[in-house]
Amino acid sequence: MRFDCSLYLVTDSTGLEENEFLNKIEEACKSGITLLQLREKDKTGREYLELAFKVKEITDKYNIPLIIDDRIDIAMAVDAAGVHVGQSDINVRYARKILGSNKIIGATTKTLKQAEEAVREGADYLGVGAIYPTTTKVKTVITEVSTLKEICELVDIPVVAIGGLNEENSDILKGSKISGIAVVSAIMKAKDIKESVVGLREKISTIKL
Ligand code: TZP
Ligand code: MG
Repeated sequence: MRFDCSLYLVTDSTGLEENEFLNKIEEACKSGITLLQLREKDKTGREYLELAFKVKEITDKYNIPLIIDDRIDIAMAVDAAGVHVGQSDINVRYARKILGSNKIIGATTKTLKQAEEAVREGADYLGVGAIYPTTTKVKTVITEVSTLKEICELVDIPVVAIGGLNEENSDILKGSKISGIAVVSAIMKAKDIKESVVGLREKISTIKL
């Protein structure tokens, strides 16, 4: 499946009423994000599934592929475009076995070895980071930009940088051959989502030059 990961919004519903959350997502879709990952860490399976159906309705309306974090079963149930797995989730190899070749599988990789393995097992894109410290709830460590660059050189699938990125601090990624940036707070916590999305799109276009 073809997809554009230039500006990848990874969601965080923490502290938001459901309607507020869905409105933010719709605003981001409308404003120009190219890919969306629903990422829920504290919900029950049923809550995650119900929310995924609601988010899918919005992403479908704007023709934006929906990726589900961690849960292959939920991705299948809502007919999402794909799934994103980390190093402690089901391996890419088995995600691919379950989902088949028509779904997108993304993998978090922080080293060359992990990147090489994810590609070998059939990943469609890699998420690499955290580039900067992040305020989003996540177990992660900093990935040096030099490692990000090496990963981009090594693999022939799209690589997306993640972690603490915003319009102001993303120039550090110039020359890295990334295909896009993934953000949570820069959009979810933006005062003006449209302004943030448009600004990030412009920034990524200068980075990818
Ligand atoms: N993986 C590495 S950093 C991160 C994830 C999910 C969170 C990024 O959030 P933010 O708010 O863009 O720093
Ligand atoms: Mg995970």
